[in-house]
Parts: sequence; C-alpha cells; structure tokens
Amino acid sequence: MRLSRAFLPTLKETPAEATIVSHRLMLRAGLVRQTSAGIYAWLPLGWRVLQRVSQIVREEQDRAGAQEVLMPTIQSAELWRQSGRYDGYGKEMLRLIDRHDREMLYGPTNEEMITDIFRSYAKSYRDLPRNLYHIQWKFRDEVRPRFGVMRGREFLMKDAYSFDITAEAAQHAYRQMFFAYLRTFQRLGLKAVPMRADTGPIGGNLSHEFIVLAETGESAVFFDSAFEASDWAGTVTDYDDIPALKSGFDQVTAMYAATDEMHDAAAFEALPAERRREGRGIEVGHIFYFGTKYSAAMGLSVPGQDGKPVIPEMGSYGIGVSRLVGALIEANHDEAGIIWPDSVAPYAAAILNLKQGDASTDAICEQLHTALGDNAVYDDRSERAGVKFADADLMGFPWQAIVGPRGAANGVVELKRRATGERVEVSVEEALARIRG
Ligand code: P5A
Repeated sequence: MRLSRAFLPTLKETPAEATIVSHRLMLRAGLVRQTSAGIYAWLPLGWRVLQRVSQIVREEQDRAGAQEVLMPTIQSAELWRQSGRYDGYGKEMLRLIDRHDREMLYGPTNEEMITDIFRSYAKSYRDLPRNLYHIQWKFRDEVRPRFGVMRGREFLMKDAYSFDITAEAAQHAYRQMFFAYLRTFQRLGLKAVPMRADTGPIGGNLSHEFIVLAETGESAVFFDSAFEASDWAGTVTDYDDIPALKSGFDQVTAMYAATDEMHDAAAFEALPAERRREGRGIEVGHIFYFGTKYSAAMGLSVPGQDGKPVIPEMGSYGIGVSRLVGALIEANHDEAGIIWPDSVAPYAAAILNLKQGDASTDAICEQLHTALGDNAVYDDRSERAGVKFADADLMGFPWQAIVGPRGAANGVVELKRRATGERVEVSVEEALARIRG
C-alpha cells in the first residue's frame, strides 16, 4: 500500500476527549473515528487490526471444537419475553419498533436467539454436545461510554454458546473454553488472568472473567503472583481429554485471583505477603455456566438415552474483540506511539523512502514493496524524513525498512525494529527475510 494513495490519516494534536493512552493513540494513528458517543467507524488501519484479532479468536474457537455461525444484530422482543429478560434488561437495551409496530431490539447478547435456533433442530441427545459461536456487533446503551473502544456502546464481541446433556458435560465445555481463552490471549501476546466473577444479567453461578493487567483498567484486581510466572495455555493439548482439562482447570483456579466484586480479603491475606498482588485490569473475556436457565424458560428439551425428556445445560462465553484492540495498545506502546505485536500488526513493515526521486533509492523501495505485497506500507510521500519516521513510529509497524541514497547506492537497507529501536544495516534479501520472520 502506497501512503501517497492510502487513507491512513494521522493527527498531530492529541484529541482533548481522550483520557487514556490507547484511546489517544487510536485517534492519533487513525485507527478509529467516533461517529456518535461510544460508536466508532473503523478506518483502514484499525479495521486490519480488528480482523487479525478476530482471526486469532476464530482459530482458537475452532481448535476447541466450536463452530462458527453468524446471527443478526437485530432481534425480536418476543424471544426475550420467553426468557423473561426483556423487561429486566432495562435502559442498556436499545429497543426499536419496525413499520408493522413489532418490537425489535439491537442485540446486547444472543443467549435467547441461539437457544431458539438450537431448539428448532436438536432432535435427541445425539445432537449434543454442540458449541456455536459468532463474531458480531453488539449494542449496549452504556450510561457512560468511555475510553474509546474499551467501553463503547456498539462493540464487536465473540460469543459462544454450549449445549450439553449433563451438568458434568457442560462443565467440560466450560473448561474447553477456559483453556481456549488462555491460548487466545497468549497468542495475542497478552497476559490475561482468569478471575472468579459475578454473573450479572447473564446469570448462573460459575463464571470467570479474563483480566489483562493495566493501570488504566476499570476493575480493581487481587491475585497471587504465581500467575505472573505460569504458562497455563500450553498445558492442555487435547480438548477431548476430560481428566486432563479438569486437573488443569483445578490447578489454575486454585490460585487466588479475584476482582473487587468477588474479593475475599481473608483468603487473600492467607497468601504470603510477597505473593500478594493488587492492581487494575481490563476485562477482555467473560465465561458463564448457567445450567438450564434459558433452555428451561424457552422450552428446549430433547429425548435422552432412556427416551425421557432432558433439558440441555448451557454456558456462554464472550470475548471483547474490539476492546482487545484498546487493551493491546495499553500493553504495547511508548512515547512515540503504538508498538504492534507481530501477531496482530496491520502491516509487518513500513518502507521509508528518504529521498523520493533518487533513482537507486526509488528502485530499492519498489523492490521491497513488490516483494512484501500487502504486508507493507510504502511511504512514498514527498515529506521530510522526520515526518516519515514519526508517522511510522506512531502507527507502530513492527519493522521499518529505511532506504536513503547512500545505502541504496550499495544495495543496503537500514532495518529498524520498532519494539527495541535496534537498527541494523542489511542487504535487501536479508531485510525481506527478517520482515517475513
Ligand atoms: C458471554 C457471551 C456476555 O455478554 N453473553 C454472550 C455473555 N458477557 S459479557 O461479559 O457481558 O460481555 C463479554 C465481553 O464483551 C466485552 N464488552 C465490551 N466491550 C466494549 N464495550 C462494551 N461496552 C462492552 N461490554 C462488554 C467485554 O470484554 C466482556 O468480557
């Protein structure tokens, strides 16, 4: 992508409304544009990151055995009356009336809709277990949308829903998602700590939030420092191994970790003082086991092995996909801008042409650009070198291939690693090899 033709707008001034660093950088680097309070347009750079994050989430859901669907954003109020949540959900729900005076709503979550879909097809216990997920926009009319995409009104969520015949099987499904979440956040380069959580309007009595530690997080958290050292994501390799998942889950959850809502001061104090950690965090995922709350209310039942009706046990599992983009920036930035981890970078590299019009400089830049294709932005603008450096740092591409007339004459490129600031002079081939990883 040539910067001279691209829509990659950056801002020099720090927007006054942004109080946390990820929000400031998302606006300055041109990732998003607010269109109404808590509602954002995703501009090309932000949209590429959002898609890369979604893809990692998708791959780990698939690996854990869940299947992707796509349900609509608009739902019928009738479904929510069946579950009994329509009135209770309150002002957070955006309610709509269609031209036939039917009550509709913009979905804040999809437990009712998936239960309705599943009950139309499930004919017997053999149709279970199943886990279905989608990655779809949600709307919650938050009282105080803030921190940019972190607490938006419209936001992208991955939500999965599991159906099982027994409570034990449903708990296994819960543990599958628990480990899928640990893997997902690890691939994103984030340390997310699972914490016992309150269930709120979703319901049930077993629930974990996945919290990324960050000073600007909205939740106060208390946890055992053992979490900092451990690599739990790697411990589970076979999602069908019921005992292995159970023992892995028991080990992880035996360590103390809780948000302020569930904090048990006595249990925390029982830890040796040097292991007690207090801080703040961002909730990037939340999983729930709520048994038959929706299936019973909505009349989902299937004949069991003995022919008697069984009401399936359910759970639901959410990841804040758009919120994750903010959380990733909170965890990866410096004074100059964003530092994208390789796994989600919108482009692997920026090619910086320091002397537009110089024949050998232009030739090397074109060669790099052709070789890297859609994986690089080529800064071919007639701007000063300082402007190009600042924009590349702000937008945070993991690599900068800096090409000036002196090096170009000798076929040499200066390669800068954004995360460390380290610069090396290498051949074009070597630069390509390193960028491609
Ligand atoms: C689980 C999936 C649910 O809605 N139903 C389906 C369950 N859970 S949740 O905790 O309410 O939301 C799941 C995740 O969505 C993100 N999230 C938000 N992101 C941005 N702006 C918001 N206003 C917002 N609200 C929730 C969080 O990451 C949350 O963990």
